[in-house]
Amino acid sequence: MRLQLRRIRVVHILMILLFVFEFCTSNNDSWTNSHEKKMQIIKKLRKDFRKLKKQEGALTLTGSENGDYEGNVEILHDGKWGSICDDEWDDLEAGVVCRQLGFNGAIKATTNGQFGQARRRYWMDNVYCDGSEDELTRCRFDGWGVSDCSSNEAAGVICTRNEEAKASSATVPEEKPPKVKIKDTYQQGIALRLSGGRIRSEGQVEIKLGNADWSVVCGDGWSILEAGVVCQQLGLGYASDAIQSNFFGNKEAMPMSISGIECQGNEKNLAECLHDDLIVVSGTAENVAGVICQREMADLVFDHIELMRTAHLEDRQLYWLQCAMEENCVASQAYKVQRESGNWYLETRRLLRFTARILNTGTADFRPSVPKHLWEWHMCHMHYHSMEIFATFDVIDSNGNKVAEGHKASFCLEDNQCMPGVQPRYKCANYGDQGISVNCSDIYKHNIDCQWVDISELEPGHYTLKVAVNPEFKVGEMSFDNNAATCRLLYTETFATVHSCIMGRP
Ligand SMILES: *[C@@H]1O[C@H](CO)[C@@H](O)[C@H](O)[C@H]1NC(C)=O
Ligand SMILES: *[C@@H]1O[C@H](CO)[C@@H](O)[C@H](O)[C@H]1NC(C)=O
Ligand SMILES: [Ca+2]
Ligand SMILES: [Ca+2]
Ligand SMILES: [Ca+2]
Repeated sequence: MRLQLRRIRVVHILMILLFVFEFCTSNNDSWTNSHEKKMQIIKKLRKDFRKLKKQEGALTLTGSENGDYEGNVEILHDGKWGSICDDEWDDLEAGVVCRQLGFNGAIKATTNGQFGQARRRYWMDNVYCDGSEDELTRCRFDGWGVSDCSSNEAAGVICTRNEEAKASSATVPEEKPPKVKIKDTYQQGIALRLSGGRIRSEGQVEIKLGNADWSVVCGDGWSILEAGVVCQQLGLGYASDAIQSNFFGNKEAMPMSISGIECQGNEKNLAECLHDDLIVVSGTAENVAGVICQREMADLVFDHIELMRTAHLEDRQLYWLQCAMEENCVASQAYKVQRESGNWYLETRRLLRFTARILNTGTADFRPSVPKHLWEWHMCHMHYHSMEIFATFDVIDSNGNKVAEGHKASFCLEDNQCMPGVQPRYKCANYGDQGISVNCSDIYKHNIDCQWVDISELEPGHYTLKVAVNPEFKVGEMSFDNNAATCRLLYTETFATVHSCIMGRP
């Protein structure tokens, strides 16, 4: 309603301005000259009008205190603002957002609510851009309002500031200071404790920085990696959940003292992690870091030997890839071909196929991040997907750019092969429980649909193939240092080999 009124008001202003302009210029200047000027003004007014109108698909950045070049991304749909989920959120999407907002490009895509938790409904999830789009709404995504995300999965961006902005900030440098190690700021050391939990192994994280009083930690960017360091340091095992809210109450209304904590996940002490140099205590009581720790935990290990043994090429017509297209398993170029060519189904795609075998070597079952009632039924493959981002397959060139991406977003987790004496328990069929038992493997054979990277647009050459499981750390594990294989990929006109794999972090 308010929007409508404002629109009407803007139209009125526009008309009055035009009239005044006409009156002022009518008795002078050549007609063409005045006409030109008039058109210029109309153009500018139209532009401002469009801005005010808040068009469908408009973007805004929220939650940053340093300026409008960074923040969580919010998008306008159906007259309402909504957030964007960080699943599959990376540099390509960030680039599209920044350019749509008038910046030259993106420095970074941010995840896990680096600029605070999502304040609104999620309008978009699993956004796939190829980078050439001029607006975010032109990228593929799961559909307006379709998401499986919790409020701590807000996607954001940090945009490069334009020349103009740079020139003016040259005199007043306001670059965000880089993060620094906590132990360098608080040399007397830090102490940690949990409070407000239902049991001893969970609660909001309370921290004592040097000689200061106890305080709470800002939830911005708080993920399972930081939570894991806290659990480990307190001798409580591993993190099964990272909380970014007032879930544990903050009953004593403790002040917030530190923000932007960022860990690798294998630090022995939280003081080894980074934090924002400026202690901007912006967080409200709603945005407090908390943890849930567990002694028993799953640990997925990706089998790189099986990857090397099975990697090979296959050429396949798009006709046979329609299910795969529905599930985002082909490169964006294929969708372009489908839109633009009548005979698109005769076009061939070149696929790099391989088997992904994932073993759980931990002490607890690996269970999907999403509860059963939220699993998505996939008509094409006739099974439920319990975890959208279970694995990622990327081909990277010698400059470190992703040149092909296997959107292997969705999986159905089950026990395909267990060590002697272990009974398989998880099965995808018949809406069965999904997961991977201790000492069992989930195997995605090279001959099943979507088990590939679409490399049709790739020139022959030397590349890096990186395969990672649980890549966005959405489910807790004992270690993430064994979740990814980074391998050499030799690709010629006729064959491909994968070799020299190194295990590491996603
Ligand atoms: C107004 O414009 C006309 C035509 O371009 C010009 O001949 C005339 O001198 C101008 N009048 C005044 C008052 O400047
Ligand atoms: C899994 O295997 C390891 C080593 O092979 C063994 O020590 C452990 O007891 C097994 N765990 C279960 C639950 O079978
Ligand atoms: Ca992406
Ligand atoms: Ca998702
Ligand atoms: Ca692992």
